[in-house]
Amino acid sequence: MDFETLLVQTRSRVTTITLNRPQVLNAFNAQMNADLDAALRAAERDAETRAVVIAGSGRGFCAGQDLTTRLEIFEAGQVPHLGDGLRRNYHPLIRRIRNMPKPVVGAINGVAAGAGVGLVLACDLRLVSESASFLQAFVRIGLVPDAGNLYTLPRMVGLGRAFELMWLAEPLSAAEAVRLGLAIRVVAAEELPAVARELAERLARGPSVAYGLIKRGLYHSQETSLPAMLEYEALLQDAAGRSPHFREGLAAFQEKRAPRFG
Ligand code: LHQ
Repeated sequence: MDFETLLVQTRSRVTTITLNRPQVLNAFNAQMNADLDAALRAAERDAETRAVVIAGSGRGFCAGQDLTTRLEIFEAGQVPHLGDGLRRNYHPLIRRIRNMPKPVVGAINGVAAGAGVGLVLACDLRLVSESASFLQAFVRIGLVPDAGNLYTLPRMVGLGRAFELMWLAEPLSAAEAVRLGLAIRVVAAEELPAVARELAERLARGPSVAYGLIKRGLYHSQETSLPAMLEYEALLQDAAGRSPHFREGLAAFQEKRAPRFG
C-alpha cells in the first residue's frame, strides 16, 4: 500500500509506519490523518504483522496539527468548530492504536508537539532519541490538550506534572521523559531505528495472544475497581489458557528449551 504522507514497510513480522512530512516536522494535515488511519487498519488486519512501530522522518517526530492554513477561517469571518475535526481526524487514530491487540512502539526521533504527543502517548511503549522532546504546545495557541492527551498524560505522570506540562508548555527532554516513565529508554539518534526494530521484533516473536490480552487488561485496569479487575484477569487468563501458546510454553518448560510461539 502506498501513501502520500507515510512510508510503510513490513519486515520480520513488524510493520513500521513512518510519518513523512519532514518539511513541517511531520505535522498532521487531513491526508496524513487519513493515511495513518488506513495504515494502522491494514497493520491490524494483516496476519503477518505482529508488532507495529510508529516513527518520524527528518528531525521531528510530529508537530501536531498543521497550522499553516488555520488563520484563513478567521479571515473568512467564520467560526471554527475544532471538535468536529478532532472527532473526524484524531479520535479514530487514538482508538485504533489502543484497541489493536498488537504491540505499538513509538520511536520518537525528535520533537513531538500538540496532537503529536497525543499520538506518542497512545502507543504502548516508547523509545526516545537524545534529540526527542515532548511539548504540550496547546496553550501557546490558546487551546486545550486534545488527541487523548488529557486522558493519557495524567494517568502516566499524575495530575501535578500534567498541570505543569500543560499549563507551562515547556518542552520535556528525552531524559526527563524516561524519568517520568513516559519512555522506556533514551537511544543515540542514529541507533533509534535499529533499536526500535529490535524491540518490535522481539515482541513479534513472543506469545502474541498473551501480549494482546495484557494490553486489553492494562488499559481496562485504568477504568475499574480491584474486584472487577480480578474477575477481568480471570477472563483474560481463560482466553490465554486456550491459546496454543500456553500449551507450547508448558511443553518448552518441561523439555527445558526455549518456546517457539509461531
Ligand atoms: C509547522 C508546524 C505545524 C505547520 C512546525 N504546522 N508547520 C487539533 C485540531 C484542530 C485544531 C488545532 O489543534 C489540534 C491539535 C494540535 O496539535 S494543536 C498544536 C499544534 N502544534 C503546535 O502548536 C506546534 C507548532 N510548532 C512549534 O511550536 C515548533 O515548530 C516546534 C516547537 C514543534 C519545533 O520548533 P523548531 O525546532 O524551532 O522548528 P521550527 O518552528 O523552525 O519548525 C520547522 C518548520 O516546520 C517551520 O517551517 P519553515 O518553513 O519555517 O522551515 C515550521 O513553520 C514548520 N512547522 N510545526 N504544527
